[in-house]
Amino acid sequence: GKMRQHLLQMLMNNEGEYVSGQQISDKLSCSRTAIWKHIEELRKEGYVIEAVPRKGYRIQSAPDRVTAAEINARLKTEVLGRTIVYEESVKSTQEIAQRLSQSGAYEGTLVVADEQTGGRGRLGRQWQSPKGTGVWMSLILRPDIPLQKAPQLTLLAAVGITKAISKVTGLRPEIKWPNDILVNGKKVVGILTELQAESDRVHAVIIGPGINVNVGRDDFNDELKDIATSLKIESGKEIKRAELISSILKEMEELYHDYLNNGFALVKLMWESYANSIGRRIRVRTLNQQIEGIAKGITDDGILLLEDDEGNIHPIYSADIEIPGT
Ligand code: BTX
Repeated sequence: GKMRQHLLQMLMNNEGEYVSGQQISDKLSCSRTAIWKHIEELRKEGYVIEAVPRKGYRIQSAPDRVTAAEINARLKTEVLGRTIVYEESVKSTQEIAQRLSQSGAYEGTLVVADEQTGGRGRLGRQWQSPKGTGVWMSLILRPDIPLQKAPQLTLLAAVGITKAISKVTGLRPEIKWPNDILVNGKKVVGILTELQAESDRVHAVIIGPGINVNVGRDDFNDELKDIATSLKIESGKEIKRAELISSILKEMEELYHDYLNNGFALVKLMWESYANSIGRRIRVRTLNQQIEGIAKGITDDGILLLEDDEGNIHPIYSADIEIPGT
């Protein structure tokens, strides 16, 4: 409930320090007994909370959960993630976000699950989303932009997530056009973007990143062993998923704000600085052809430009790319 969320927030804001029972009961206007009950509940959820007479309560460690309360307690945004729908297990967070968006959910609404049983990739592919180890979420944005600019939002998300990952873990992720984030050449993040549109205006953009956070090496099946990795495998540290989520929302909000006011320029610049393919030879597979050439950059609409060996420039709207020799 709300009360427990506020209590958690107070304890988190004073990390490392004691918060007295008096302070809590003044701020939340509730009895000492009520506080005690909530502390007990939090302990059952996995929080380690010290209680010292005449000093008060101090949080020692928090469990790695992605509930609304856990994310909320760390949230530094104004819009993104201000409404959070948490589910323990769902088929796909995209499915839920699509439905919420259709029934008028606010911009910034976030759907998060601890596990997905039918996580969706692009082109009908699947996304492995095992329980308790990843960030499986969908964010609803409602930018007032024409349909052809919608791909820019995937690139914006990729930049925000890349920045957040490097801040939280110290790793140096790279972006692989259009929607993968790699660490040491292996995939840690995939982003699925889906649209709701009327005529040629965007009604909602639903951005769904899947991030392998605390997935262990043996948790990946044979198909993924050689191509996928996790933040824990690469950094050697367990990462608090709620902290990563709040950092992602913060980075994305800043970029989104700049994007709405000043356009795509900043995102484009940052995206190109994180991209692993720009200036390199790549192989592009679309549904009906395969071309090789040099990736020149992205256009203002977020489309990849490929220069083939005859010097022809090909705009690539949607494809899988490979970097030969990697
Ligand atoms: P994609 O089509 O680019 O990538 C899917 C491919 O990636 C799969 O065919 C498989 O080879 C590989 N793969 C599957 N699971 C993983 C994994 N956990 N780590 C690394 N590689 C994997 C990318 O699609 C977009 C994925 C978005 C997933 C999020 S999760 C939250 C949201 N809800 C939902 O249903 N989808 C999105």
